[in-house]
Amino acid sequence: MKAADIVKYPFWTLALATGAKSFRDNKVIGSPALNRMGLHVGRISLAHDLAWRRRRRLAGLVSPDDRAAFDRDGFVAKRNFLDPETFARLKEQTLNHRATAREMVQGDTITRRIAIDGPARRALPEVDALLRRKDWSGLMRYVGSYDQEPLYYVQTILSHVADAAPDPQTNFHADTFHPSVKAWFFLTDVAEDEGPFCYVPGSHRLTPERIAWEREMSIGAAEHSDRYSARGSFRASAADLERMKLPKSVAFAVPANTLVVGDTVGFHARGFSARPSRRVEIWAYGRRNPFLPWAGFDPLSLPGIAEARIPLMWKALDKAQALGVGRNSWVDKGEKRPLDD
Ligand SMILES: O=C(O)CCC(=O)C(=O)O
Ligand SMILES: [Fe+2]
Repeated sequence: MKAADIVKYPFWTLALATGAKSFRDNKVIGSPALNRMGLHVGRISLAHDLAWRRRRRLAGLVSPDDRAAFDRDGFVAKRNFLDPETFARLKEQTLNHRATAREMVQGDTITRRIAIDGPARRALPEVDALLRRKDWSGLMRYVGSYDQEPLYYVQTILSHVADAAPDPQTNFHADTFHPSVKAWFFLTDVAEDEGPFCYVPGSHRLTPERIAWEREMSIGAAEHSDRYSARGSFRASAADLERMKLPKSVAFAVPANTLVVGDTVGFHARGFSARPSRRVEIWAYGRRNPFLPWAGFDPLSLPGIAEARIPLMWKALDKAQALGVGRNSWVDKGEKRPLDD
């Protein structure tokens, strides 16, 4: 053991009660001995159990059909979410919205994000109205298992833009060890061979087969050759999925105006893209400490605070990088529209 590690152990131990997920960076989370004794399996079991309890309390926010679909599949997909006229206005406003864009490169793919912050909500009235809809916000909350306002962005996926290794998001994976919500409201049509979002139905459930796989992965994860797995986003091969008795994935090759809300503890990936393509979506991301027994009381969801989170977070990441205590992979690219080069 390194001397410097000794002072870190208390922090690594406290982090067990949070969403901390990296097996490589936290030697308690990553300990093969502790994980053999069931540390990781204990954490995932508790997090899943609490999430389903919170969802029971939020069940009234979604229709019985949507709840049944989510409980079975791990996602809810809704075509023609907006009436065609409203959708046309929303798309027009959004694709012409020019604002600070942050970009991250992963393999040969760029992810561009424009914050839907206070100024964006004022500039994009149709987006503002969409995010206030009861059926929309109910789905975010039920799937995310918290009465919480997610972070919203206009996100563009630009595939095959760099001459590099493939996009790492094309491997099936769980984002982290606990349930959480992501949502995609597609503004562009998505073709089957243009990087659709893919999901393995029912893989959000903690079955005995999943638990056995998680246990095995957790023991070797700290030293895993795949750095995403080592950091707690476990990659699952086709053989792994088969061993877990999971069905074939579905690809959301869908027309624009389709909403997909999913729990990304289930296995998902970005499908293969045969050619350079651009997928634009209103994208939601909601996460909170997975071990809270209550669903509400989120001060960061209050109006005024909720919309300010993204710019503040970006600034904090920049600051951390300037101080040499972190790396911000979200690079400020100045003002752009979602489909610009
Ligand atoms: O954008 C996609 O199709 C999926 C990417 C992904 O894995 C994620 O957002 O967690
Ligand atoms: Fe993911």
